[in-house]
Amino acid sequence: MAWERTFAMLKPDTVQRGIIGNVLSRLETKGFRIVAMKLIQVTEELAAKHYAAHVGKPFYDGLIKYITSSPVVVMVLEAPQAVEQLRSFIGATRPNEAAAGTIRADFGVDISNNLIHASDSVSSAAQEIGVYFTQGELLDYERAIDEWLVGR
Ligand code: FUP
Repeated sequence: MAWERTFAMLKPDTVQRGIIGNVLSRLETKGFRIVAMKLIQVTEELAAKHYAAHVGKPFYDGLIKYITSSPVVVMVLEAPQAVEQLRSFIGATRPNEAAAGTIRADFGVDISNNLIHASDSVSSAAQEIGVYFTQGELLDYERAIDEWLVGR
């Protein structure tokens, strides 16, 4: 199956609760290959680009305030069908609706403080990667374990 890229963000609550490592560890154990990663402060401008689809919704102002409230960790992950795999791995937006075993179910209790963002389609992944990374920041490499993650 073809490997594809997706975008993920460990949100302010993950950074402030000191559980970046726990969440990253799960992503690595699952098998996602990290091809770019950095700790950044999301500006109002970046936040507006990222959440352009939510402009006008009742939770928009709170969302911008939250996402700019602390540094976050942004990353680009690769895996076969990475977009779908990561979406099911993080779970539904509302922690009480997220399946047990997903990041949002296991680590959180609140819809806003839901720990992690992941792109919801291949096209939004490409768009979001472009918001946070330059082409030069995306590394192209293979790991020794990759051949054991997928059928040969
Ligand atoms: P998701 O794709 O699961 O991150 O969810 P959405 O893109 O629908 O929403 C983006 C973020 O807005 C969510 F992570 C949390 C926040 N949100 C609310 O605070 N209230 C809502 O009713 C819906 C979303």
